[in-house]
Amino acid sequence: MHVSEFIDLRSDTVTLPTDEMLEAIKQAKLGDDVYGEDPTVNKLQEMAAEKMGKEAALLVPSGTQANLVSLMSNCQRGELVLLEAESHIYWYEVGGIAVIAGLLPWPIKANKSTFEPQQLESALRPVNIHYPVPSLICVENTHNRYGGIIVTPDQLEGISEVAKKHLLKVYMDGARIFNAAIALRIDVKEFTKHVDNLMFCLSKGLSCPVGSIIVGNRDFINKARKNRKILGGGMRQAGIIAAPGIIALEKMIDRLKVDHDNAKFLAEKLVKIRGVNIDSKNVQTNMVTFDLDPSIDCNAFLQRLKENGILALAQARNRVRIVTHRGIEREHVEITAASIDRILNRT
Ligand code: TLP
Repeated sequence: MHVSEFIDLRSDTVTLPTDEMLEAIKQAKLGDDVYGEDPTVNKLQEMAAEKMGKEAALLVPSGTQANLVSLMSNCQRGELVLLEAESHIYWYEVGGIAVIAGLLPWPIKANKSTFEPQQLESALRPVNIHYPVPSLICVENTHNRYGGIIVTPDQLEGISEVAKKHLLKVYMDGARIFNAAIALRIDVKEFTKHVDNLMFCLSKGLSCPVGSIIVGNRDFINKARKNRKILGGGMRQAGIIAAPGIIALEKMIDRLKVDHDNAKFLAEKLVKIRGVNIDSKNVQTNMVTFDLDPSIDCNAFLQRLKENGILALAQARNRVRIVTHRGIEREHVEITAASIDRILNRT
């Protein structure tokens, strides 16, 4: 089977551009973005900064590069970065934080979504000749490994207060921040006002083929532009990436609710299936993660699912992650639930 014939629930990164996006790519006015001369990139960056309530923005090729550039632009080499132990930066970015940015990640384990202000206070040690200097706190929103859980504006405010007290900055890996805003039905600025800077992805639920955007104050974005260049991320006629990004910001945000409704619908079906352990209350956005009974081999289960035309990911030895996105309709969710039940209970 060709991959496009599967019900592909591995990630919202698999979304394809809309016809309107492809048309916009064809029509885009282009220039050399390393000289800051691509009008389409400039337009997208202005729109993004405005939407996030920050001074400036920078288009980068990927979320991973956005996080790395932001770490490099917020910190000096050798400094310490407090982050959540299950965060994407810590788990899935090949250690770039240490290997390239030269920073010491200081993981703090949260219960669900993010750390409590008190946990941060306890992790922050007094000044001492032996200790690296802390400079940044990172939060992830929505939280990927916790199943798309939202870090609420109140939680962010608590973190921001600790940061201010200790003269630290707060950075948000907001890869899916619009999912959080849509789920809570609030403006995205309710989140962003509590952080110094952030990134969000165009190439996930918003359906763009490529791209993430870093947002922050002008000084930070100037540093980020330089760091993007060091990493080889200076792009030339990047308007072909920015053009679908503009459509994403104008037209693709509100529809994320459909993905959330589908995820919730699936979770409610899964609750009733023997062999699946899931708390549907934890399904807040477009991710559904569930544990299989320990007797069930996760890889064998995913293989059976694949044979049934459905792709999902293992997130831990016994944990499955399913992500809804544009292209996944209610009928696909129904088929998925029925297949999971059949695999676990009827063979
Ligand atoms: N996450 C991907 C995989 O890398 C796991 C996915 O399918 O969810 N921050 C967060 C919170 C992310 O979930 C991701 C991608 C990134 C950063 C990195 O984005 P890309 O893939 O554009 O480098």
